[in-house]
Amino acid sequence: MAERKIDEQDGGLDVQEAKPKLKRPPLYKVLLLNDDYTPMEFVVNVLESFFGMNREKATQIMLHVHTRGVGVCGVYSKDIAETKVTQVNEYSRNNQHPLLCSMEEA
Ligand code: TYC
Repeated sequence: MAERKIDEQDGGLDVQEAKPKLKRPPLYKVLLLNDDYTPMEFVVNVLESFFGMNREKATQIMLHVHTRGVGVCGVYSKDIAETKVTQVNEYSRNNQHPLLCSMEEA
């Protein structure tokens, strides 16, 4: 009830209306971590196949991770980010590479 007649509901006291608290669901950065063993070509292929990058963009991100230690592959909803992380880590393990993918709130 947005309008209230004084004295009818609250005896004339001003009552704070509850704020509608709608929060946007958080987004997550999917991260790729550097290691000493995964071949550069494998990392570029991962970025192309799981993150839809072209070769140029994939190479740029791979080199960023190689030199800086970590890099962002993309920003997604929690569900999509979790799926990407699982897919990349499983694919890397299945191919005997230690490449690690993780996620953090954006
Ligand atoms: N550092 C690796 C090498 O020299 C290449 C590499 C890049 C590995 C990015 C992982 O996320 C990575 N072969």
